[in-house]
Amino acid sequence: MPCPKGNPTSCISIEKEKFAESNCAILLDSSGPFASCHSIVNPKFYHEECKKYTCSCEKSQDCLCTILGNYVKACAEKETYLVGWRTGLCEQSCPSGLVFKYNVKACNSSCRSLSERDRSCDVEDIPVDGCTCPDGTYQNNEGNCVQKSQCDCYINDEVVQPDKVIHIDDNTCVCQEGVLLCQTPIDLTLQNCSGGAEYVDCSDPKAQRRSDKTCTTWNIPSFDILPCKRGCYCPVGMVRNSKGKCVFPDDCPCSFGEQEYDQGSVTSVGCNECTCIKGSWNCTQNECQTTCHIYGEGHIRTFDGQSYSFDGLCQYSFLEDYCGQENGTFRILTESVPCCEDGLTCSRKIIVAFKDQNIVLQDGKVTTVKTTENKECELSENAYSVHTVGLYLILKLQNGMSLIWDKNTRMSVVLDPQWQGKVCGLCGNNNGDLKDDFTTRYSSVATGALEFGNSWKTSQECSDTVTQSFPCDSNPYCKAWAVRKCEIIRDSTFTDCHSKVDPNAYYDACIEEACTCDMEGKYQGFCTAVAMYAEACSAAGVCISWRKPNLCPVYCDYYNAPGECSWHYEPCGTVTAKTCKDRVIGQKFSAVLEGCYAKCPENAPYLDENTMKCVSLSECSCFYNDIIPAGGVIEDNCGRTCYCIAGELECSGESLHFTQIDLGKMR
Ligand SMILES: [Ca+2]
Repeated sequence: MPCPKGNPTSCISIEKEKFAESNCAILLDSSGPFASCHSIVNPKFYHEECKKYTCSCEKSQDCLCTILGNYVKACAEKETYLVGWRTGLCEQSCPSGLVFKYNVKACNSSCRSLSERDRSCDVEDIPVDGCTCPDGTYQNNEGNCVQKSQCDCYINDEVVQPDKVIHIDDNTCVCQEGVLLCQTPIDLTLQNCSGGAEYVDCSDPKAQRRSDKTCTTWNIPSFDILPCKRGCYCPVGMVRNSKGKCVFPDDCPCSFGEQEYDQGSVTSVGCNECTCIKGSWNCTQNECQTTCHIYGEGHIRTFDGQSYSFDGLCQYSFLEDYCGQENGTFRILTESVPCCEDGLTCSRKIIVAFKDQNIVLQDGKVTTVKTTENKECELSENAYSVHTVGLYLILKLQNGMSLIWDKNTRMSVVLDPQWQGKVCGLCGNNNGDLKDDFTTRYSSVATGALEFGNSWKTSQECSDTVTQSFPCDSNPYCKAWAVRKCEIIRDSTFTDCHSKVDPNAYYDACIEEACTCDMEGKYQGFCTAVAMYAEACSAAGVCISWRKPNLCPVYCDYYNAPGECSWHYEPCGTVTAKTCKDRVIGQKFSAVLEGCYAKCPENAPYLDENTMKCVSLSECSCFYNDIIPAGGVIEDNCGRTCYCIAGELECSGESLHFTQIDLGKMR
């Protein structure tokens, strides 16, 4: 009858039973080699197991030593390390070169541990007994114990013999003291790829050739067939985003002006809206308005974006559509008005010759001079309209052209898209090409601003400007102040705008402006220059509120009657209120301009732009060369009688013969 396995009563033989009885007892021996662990791990269970297995085991000696070893291990796990227990009972012989130790740790005992981070150090390393290399030596790939200098090196699963030179990709490496030294250090920790990338070591002949593409480069085709290069690559079909994560190209962000925008973000570029779709911008294709401006000492930026300075004492054609031909429909002429002895510009006189009238912008006012004696005597007021928007006057011509005037030195002309390539003058030809903007009156392209500017004089009797004025040279003591003040354009105040509008041309102009040392001119020039940059930012979609009570303040309270607060400053506003001229609510101009804006109360909902007051419709004034109060009567240039009714002049055909009206008293 066969004995059931594991039954201690069923030993294979009496000898085995005796062997087990006598040898397993050592586990319980209170003065034996296991005694120091008795209080930590109860030996009773191991003693029973020992007798059981040693009895039923082919090789009793091996089974005995295995069980004793299990007890030692259980003790080691409780940080109690038993030594010397093998002596005379479970002696172990080690292969040549290795020595037996009771406390062998696996971590950092091999040559491989010198080449790369030893993974056996990652798990809790309980010292065990066994054969190991003598102290100061390391086990190499063949299992031999060698000095550090004789260690082999490992790169992934490849073994490199000591002192051997190998080539990895374009790199030359040598194995020294178990470390692979390379011309260009290679990072073996690369194998721990980040951001969802995977390690390609090229050992698999089928390994796919990879190139590390990013969100910004993935759609650039590459035709070079490169050999496989080990490293971390995003999985096939994925690319890296700027944060180093592998993403599908569809999830890439879009970039614009050094910033990143997520899928679905919308940003505006000129008059077009762009939406980020699958990593690229998808833009509307509207034709946009273009703007040319002049301010201060003749700082001009053309429609096509050429910035230059030109200041002369003549009258110049700022913009026209004659351009060397007999026929044209308008001219915008500009003339500097010097205010100081040194000939610096303090303001500008602007004449718009359109239809049968000259519209003159000077001294903060708009006046009209008829140029032809017209018997039909129609009021040409329909040809243009004047509006106050923020700090500015906007003169809107019915030909798709607007002038924005700050009542001082600054003027912008905004053209509708139909004017593309059809104009000339100091503003350039508006053809989208910056290079030919210095086209002179004589159709040649000038080399410099002086030659170009002089060619647009309206009278040959006025002499050419031969030198440019540099206020900082004539007032060197102002330069340090100017540099310090103008730094605002380049400092953190405008950070959000720097990537969208290059501040340098505005900064240079600001310094020239700030150097005009006349106290009034100094601040005015400086403030205008900063305001110009702020407005360019606003047009690019970045609104910056830069004015402070001690820095170019704008006092909107000036317009408020005592106790009222209809008027407020807005850095980037537009008129949305009802006005006497335009009686619907809504945005009236594409330009977004800084300045004072009114919120009119319900009992006086109309803004009268002539008087800058909130009024009821019946109180609206009119304008005909001057302000005409509501209900006022005037005689127009043709001798007709006109009444101002609800903001509009209504004229009878017959001439009224009391031209003695004193407008001054009616105001
Ligand atoms: Ca051009």
